[in-house]
Amino acid sequence: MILIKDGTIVTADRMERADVVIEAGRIAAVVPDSRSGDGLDRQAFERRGARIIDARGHWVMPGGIDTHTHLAHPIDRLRVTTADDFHTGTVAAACGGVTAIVDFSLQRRGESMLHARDRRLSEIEPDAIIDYSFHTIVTDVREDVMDEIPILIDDGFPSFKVYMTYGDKIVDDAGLLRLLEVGGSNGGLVYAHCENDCAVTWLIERHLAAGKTGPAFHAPSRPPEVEAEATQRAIMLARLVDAPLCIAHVTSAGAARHVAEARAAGAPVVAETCPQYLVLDDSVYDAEGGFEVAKFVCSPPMRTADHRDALWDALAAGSIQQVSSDHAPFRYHDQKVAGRDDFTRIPNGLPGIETRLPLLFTYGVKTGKISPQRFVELAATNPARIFGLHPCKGTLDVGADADLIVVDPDAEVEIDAAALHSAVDYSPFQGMRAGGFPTWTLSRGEVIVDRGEPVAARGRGRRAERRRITAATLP
Ligand code: DUC
Ligand code: ZN
Ligand code: ZN
Repeated sequence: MILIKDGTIVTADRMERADVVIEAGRIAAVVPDSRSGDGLDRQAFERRGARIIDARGHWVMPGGIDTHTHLAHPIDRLRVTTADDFHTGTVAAACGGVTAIVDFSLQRRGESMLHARDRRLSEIEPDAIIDYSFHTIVTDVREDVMDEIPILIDDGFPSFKVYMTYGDKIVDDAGLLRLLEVGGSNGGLVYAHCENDCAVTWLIERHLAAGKTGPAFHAPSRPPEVEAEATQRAIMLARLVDAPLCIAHVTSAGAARHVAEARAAGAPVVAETCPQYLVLDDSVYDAEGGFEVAKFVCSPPMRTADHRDALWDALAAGSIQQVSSDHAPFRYHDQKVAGRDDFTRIPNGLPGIETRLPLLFTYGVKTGKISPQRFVELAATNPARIFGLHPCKGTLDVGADADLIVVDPDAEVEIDAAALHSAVDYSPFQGMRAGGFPTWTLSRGEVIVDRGEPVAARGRGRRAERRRITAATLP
């Protein structure tokens, strides 16, 4: 038994002084001071053998849920795999206040999705220290593969990722429409990476043909228009078959507007953005930076400050419902450098699993752009709702898994890759100030980060239970 004493609980809908009691890995009671006077009797709990966590001056919140991570993720075209495996990646996650991830299982062309599931489970189970699930990346929309969709949904894997660009993974409009139809009618959610592949391919060729091969030319090869168009197209296809849809990593005002308009019309469309699009801008692609610019090569790329501001507005207004990391860490010194002579050979992606909550807290809550409750909603409750982990996860309700973080809201550090726990060798946020790192992280009632130090046994994470996803379950 654990008593978290004298903290301020923050959930998606309230913020108040309260004690939290944990028993058998679940939230057993949340007792506000307004009901108990000075809180629960510490000595009585000690006599019963409870561990007491003194949370005075701290906020107690549901653990973050990161539904967009790429751990041990292979990029076949470039013959590289992301730098974090499920051990280093989930340790980094826990140290950044994350208690569950939804990663990816990749169905290669010609492969069964069930086979991809089994392969992925065998990679995760021995290593993860927090609870996990994955989306199936569908690259081959064959009819026999469509028959596997209800099986995966029944098995607790109700989300399907689609790339509208990326040569060896791309699903065309016919495939996307079929997947939306089958997924949507079975309680599944399609999760789409939206960029117009034809336009991106053409722009890349134009740049390379003109000798523009450096990393700074990555961003102009993928301008906001290509994202906005593909976002609108994916939404239109989903609406044709009345299917729910989640748009991955919205980075531009145009894409955010398409999501807002669809939602205003009643369509079950939700969207995420990521901290890099909220706290960085396209100045990171200044050619003066030389090859170091490769550290910021991700797709979609960072945008101008106007787009960044539009994303904050969309978060505050509710038209973007979640913030995930898109953690795709590639080491600079031996992985990113493969693209030294050709920016298309730089593996796309940035690390961010450990800094997601701190950056959203510091640049969102501390600046007054979003409330503490909205922070919890964006980082934990809505990701759980969108991807079917709610109500087991993403709340402090009685009966929910005791996945929570205890954070000193006044502590702040300077982000330094050397102090983070990922196996990557840099942080795109190096030198930025950030608070919100957890003093304690608990997973199913077990302390896994104790005063900032990871203490969990490798492989203790479990498969997260997930339910069907429908228009009615989406925020
Ligand atoms: N883009 C993606 O779509 N996924 C991983 C990282 C990236 O940059
Ligand atoms: Zn993507
Ligand atoms: Zn991604």
